[in-house]
Amino acid sequence: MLRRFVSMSAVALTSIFVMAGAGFSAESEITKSFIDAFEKNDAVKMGSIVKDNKDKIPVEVKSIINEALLPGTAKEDRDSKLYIAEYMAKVYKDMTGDFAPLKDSKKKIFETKLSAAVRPAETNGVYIIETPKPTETEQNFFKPDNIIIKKGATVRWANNDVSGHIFASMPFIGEGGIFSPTVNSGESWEHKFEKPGEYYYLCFIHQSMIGKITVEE
Ligand SMILES: [Cu+2]
Repeated sequence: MLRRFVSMSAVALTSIFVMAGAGFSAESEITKSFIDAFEKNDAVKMGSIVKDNKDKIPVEVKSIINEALLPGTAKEDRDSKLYIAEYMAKVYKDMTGDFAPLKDSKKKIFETKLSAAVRPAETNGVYIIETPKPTETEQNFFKPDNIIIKKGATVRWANNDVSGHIFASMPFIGEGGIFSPTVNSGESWEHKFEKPGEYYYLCFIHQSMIGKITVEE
């Protein structure tokens, strides 16, 4: 994690500082000093900022996320703000044991990577999610990647791709229960959703391959 943060910091933080300097940012003093400590790779300072402002951190994380998701925010700025929000939430979780802000930021970040939710039509009582063959621009993706279905419905993942995939829930941020064996090219796998809720999932092999299923009552 630390290694990744060091390599990201130059890129990520340039855009944060450019924004702050340009006066577009509503960052509070807490966030500013946290970013400053982050840039200096000062884990002790980051920890003490979070510790000293413990009660304010959940709101702080939320407002960084809200700012990141404002319409018109450039992708680079959005990604660096979301990264800072998640990082702050992680430090907070390590300090307090409270997972809620981290869970919230992970969910929001996950959702920025999805298409808008759709209510697809059933085919013989089953909702089909395809893993298509790679195109010139895309590979390893779910189509559709964000669906809303009714309780009791069955989803079939149809692997039309050339490689195998494993479909797995992310129970840390949503409901559990999706866990397929390796589904090879040409095969499919089904799961019946009995419990309403939000199901975030990924491919266990290609972890950037993500999807969400919202099960309504
Ligand atoms: Cu995969």
